[in-house]
Amino acid sequence: REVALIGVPTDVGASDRGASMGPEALRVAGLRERLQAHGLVVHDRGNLSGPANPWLPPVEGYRHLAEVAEWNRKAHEAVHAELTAGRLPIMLGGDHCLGIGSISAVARHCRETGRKLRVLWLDAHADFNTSAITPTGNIHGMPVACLCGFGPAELTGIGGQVPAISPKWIRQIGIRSVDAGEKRFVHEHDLEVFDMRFIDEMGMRHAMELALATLDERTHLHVSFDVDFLDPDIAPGVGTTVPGGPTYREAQLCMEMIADTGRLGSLDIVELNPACDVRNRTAALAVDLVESLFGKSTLMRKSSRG
Ligand code: DIR
Ligand code: MN
Ligand code: MN
Ligand code: MN
Repeated sequence: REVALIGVPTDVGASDRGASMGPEALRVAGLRERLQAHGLVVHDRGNLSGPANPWLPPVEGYRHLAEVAEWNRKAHEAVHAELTAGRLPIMLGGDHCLGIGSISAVARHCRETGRKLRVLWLDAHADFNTSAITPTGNIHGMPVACLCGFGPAELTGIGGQVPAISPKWIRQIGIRSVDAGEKRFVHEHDLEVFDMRFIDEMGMRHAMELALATLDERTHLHVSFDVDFLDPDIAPGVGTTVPGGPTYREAQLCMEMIADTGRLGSLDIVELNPACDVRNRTAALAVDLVESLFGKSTLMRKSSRG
């Protein structure tokens, strides 16, 4: 299997500066080499370029809308080109606003090839804000809403179909920070959320069994991995830490269970912020987890789970 690394070095959608350095930190942590060790053919496309971060306050509920749109159009085209060529794109963010470009490209590819799409959103946050309800104006808190058609035309229209995806295709895992208006909006649209309370009560195994249920051979599985999904004790290198996230073992199990499906078709690694990290340990952890996502396991598996 061939994979393509696409660096998208921007933090225009975030509240803290520094996610723009994420792609290089993942390379320094050995992402390419570790994937190659699993027999994958890895093409590193380098970094896309785009507008600088003007660091301005929000206008009508959006900070840096024009810059966010431009970066996402570029991410969309780059991800779509790799999918069309039969390669598995790994988008190295960058902040999570880039999920709009990446996932709209995956959705377009699924329309073109008659596949079904399932999106696993691994995050501390639901990222389901709109300009009317956002407490910050930061667009990295809005990508799920934009993909579902709730947002400005500059963002919802990327990829040529509005909405790009249905809320029914999404499963959110690890959620533990949802803003007041966002909470109501998540409820109204009936997003399927396996929040930290669910994981505490039922365990990561049960959460993932449900999140991965009803996949079939026509399903394209996209993983959008916001590194702030992880507990900040093990992953300090993100701008918006939220206590009480998955442990190292829970995160490994999550990744291994996704790998077991054999359906992984595309991946985002976003919100890694080297300016907040400690000797690149969060990048190294993300690379460890991505290895598991691509099938690294302790033992040879005799059968699927059970
Ligand atoms: C908060 C923080 N919900 C917002 N969001 C994210 O600004 O909308 N932080 N995604 O990482
Ligand atoms: Mn996020
Ligand atoms: Mn987050
Ligand atoms: Mn975020």
